[in-house]
Formats: sequence, structure tokens, C-alpha cells
Amino acid sequence: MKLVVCIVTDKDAHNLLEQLVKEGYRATKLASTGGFLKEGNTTMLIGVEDEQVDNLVEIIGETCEVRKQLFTPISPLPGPAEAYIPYSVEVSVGGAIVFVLDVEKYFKV
Ligand code: 2BA
Repeated sequence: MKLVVCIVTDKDAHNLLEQLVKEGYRATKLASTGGFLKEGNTTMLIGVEDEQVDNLVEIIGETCEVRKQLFTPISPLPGPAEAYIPYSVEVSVGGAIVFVLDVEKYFKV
């Protein structure tokens, strides 16, 4: 058995969850925050049999879009004055980050 941990944008989370339930997967949706953009995203925990992993990754890939997003870090100006220059950097977020972990034991008690 595997635990698939999948991080997606909030915009794709609803559709992905709908699709997973429709296809018979069991999933848990957690609210999470990206360390770089410090914006909300969604983490899904999905427990599956080994042979379901490929199909699951395919569904995730088809459902989650790659999006361009502007990120504006603020860098300090050199010199004694406390001044900062904002500048924008484009980053590409998603479709999805997927980790597949081995499950040692699974109980429902
Ligand atoms: P964030 O950490 O907010 O990252 C958002 C996007 O910013 C990333 O998209 C990537 O394009 C860019 N980015 C992140 N760290 C960067 C850095 N140090 N330098 C330059 N650009 C950087 P994705 O790669 O699609 O990641 C989307 C979200 O998935 C991330 O949000 C984070 O919450 C999670 N994630 C990605 N890789 C991860 C990893 N190795 N471990 C844990 N979480 C991860």
C-alpha cells in the first residue's frame, strides 16, 4: 500500500477531490501554506493499493493546471536609509507536487 501526498493550488482542489471520489479513491484534504509564496494551497492524503498509483497520478496530472504567478519579494536598498525596492518574479506553480510513500501498516479499528 502507498500513501500519496499531493500538493495542489486551491483553485484545483475542489475539482480534484470531486474526481477522486467519482473514481472511487478515498482522500483527506488539508489546508496548507506554501513556504515560498506563503499562500494557501491544499494538501491531499490518498491511501491506495500499489497498482492504483499510476492511474491516480494520471488523474492528478489531468485535473491540475500549471499556473504562472507573480511573486514580489522586497529587497533592501544598499546604504543607511531604510528603503526597499519591490520587484516581480514570475513563478510557475503546479500542476501538482506528488510524493508516493510506502505504508508499513494500515488499520481501521
Ligand atoms: P510554494 O513553496 O509557495 O512555492 C510556489 C512556487 O514557487 C513553486 O511551485 C515554485 O515554482 C516556486 N518556488 C518554490 N521555492 C522556490 C525557490 N526556493 N526558488 C525559486 N522558486 C521557488 P511548485 O514547485 O509547483 O510548488 C507548489 C507548492 O508545492 C509549494 O508552494 C509548496 O507548498 C509545495 N512543494 C513544492 N515542492 C515541495 C517539496 N520538495 N517539499 C514540500 N513541499 C513542496
